[in-house]
Amino acid sequence: MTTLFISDLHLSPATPEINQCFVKFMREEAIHADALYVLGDLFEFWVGDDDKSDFASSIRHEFKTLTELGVPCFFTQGNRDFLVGKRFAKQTGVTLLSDETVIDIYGQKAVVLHGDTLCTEDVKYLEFRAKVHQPWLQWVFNRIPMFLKQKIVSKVQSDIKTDKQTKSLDIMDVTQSEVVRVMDHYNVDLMIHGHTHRPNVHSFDRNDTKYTRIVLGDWYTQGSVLVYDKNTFELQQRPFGNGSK
Ligand code: LP5
Ligand code: MN
Repeated sequence: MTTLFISDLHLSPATPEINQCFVKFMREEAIHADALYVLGDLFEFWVGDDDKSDFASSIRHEFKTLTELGVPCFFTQGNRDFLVGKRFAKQTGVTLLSDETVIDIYGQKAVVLHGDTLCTEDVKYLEFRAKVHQPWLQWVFNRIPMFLKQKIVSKVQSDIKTDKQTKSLDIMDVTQSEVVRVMDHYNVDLMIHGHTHRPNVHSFDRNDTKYTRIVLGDWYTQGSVLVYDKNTFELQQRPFGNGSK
């Protein structure tokens, strides 16, 4: 049996290939898993749990079906779906995790997170994040009609679109000292995250202990899954289209 981890799918009505690959993954693969962890940016952007579009309903349906079949699903918010909330969890049976959560995978302790908060040199992003994470602002935003929220999101997205292009790739990667700080804080030697779209397994030694950081891949050109079982783990890809696993 396996525990599966995914992130950075960036699903939207405009991404039929990714959506299809996700549905296939949920129906044919995740149903056999011990658990599924979604570590953020499942959606290109989640405007709010009151989204009643066919697209939003179809994604909720996939999670509801999976959890009703008895597969525990866990969800960490990303920088694009930080507005996934309690209603989504209730409607789907998914358990919402806090920004950083220590989990036990077959006896191995690991801290799981989206990964954006590890990029401490991306100061402009972190300031932006702090703004949109203010509880009072989210409270207000969640009570605005959907069409207005969509307008606000589109406006902010287009206002900040060029900002990312001016940043160096280094700034948008994790800061190693922050990785170490978080792992020390939770007293773990394994970290799993997404966000940077740089799938890899990083190892480093400190004080005679081996530390591992697994970075999940995005779903831009193929599905990307961390398959973890009792003895080993592997970052795997799933092709788009009708290709099998
Ligand atoms: O995901 P990716 O990799 O493309 O980019 C991220 C960072 N970008 C973001 C932006 C979101 O995707 C878009 C958010 C729209 C939000 C609408 C909010 C509506 C209000 C909600 C209120 C509850 O996450 C990017 C990082 C990159 O990861 C690193 O890999 O660099 O960060 C940015 O580009 C952000 C800019 O640097 C911030 C610019 C400051 C703009 C200030 C506007 C203030 C608006 C306040 C809104 C209330
Ligand atoms: Mn992200």
